[in-house]
Amino acid sequence: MERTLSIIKPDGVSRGLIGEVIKRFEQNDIRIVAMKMLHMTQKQAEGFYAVHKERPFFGSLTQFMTSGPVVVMVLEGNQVIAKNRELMGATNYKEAAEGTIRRDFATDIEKNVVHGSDAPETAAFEIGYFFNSFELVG
Ligand code: FUP
Repeated sequence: MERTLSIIKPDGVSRGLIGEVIKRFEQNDIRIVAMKMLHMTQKQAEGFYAVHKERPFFGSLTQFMTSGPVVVMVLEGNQVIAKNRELMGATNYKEAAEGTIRRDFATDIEKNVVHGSDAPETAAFEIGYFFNSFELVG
């Protein structure tokens, strides 16, 4: 069993896609073990995306991520890190496979509806960034 962090980004929340995203997780044997809605501060977004701080899109990305509420979730399942990445599709929705969340709903490389951890180490960091152990159901 693996765990990963998923975020429904501000574009996904404001466009009414929370249910659509969660439905895809539930239909693919992914269990949600923690979930909350929050509105990140600039500092929180910068800390979350610290690995990207030298990238040219860092300012724009962190501004976008603080532009409205997000839904953060911890997902659990067999190889859920890869499975979630597969359901999400490529970062650039134009390159994302048919039937993926980003291919179906993203409007921009930045406004791409969802985030998902990309490896066990990032998953551990990202889950701990938003949740403490008491907030995860057994
Ligand atoms: P991903 O893991 O697919 O979310 O992609 P990355 O970690 O590489 O990038 C994080 C976020 O930065 C993406 F979701 C969108 C944004 N981004 C851009 O805005 N421009 C780029 O060229 C690459 C990423």
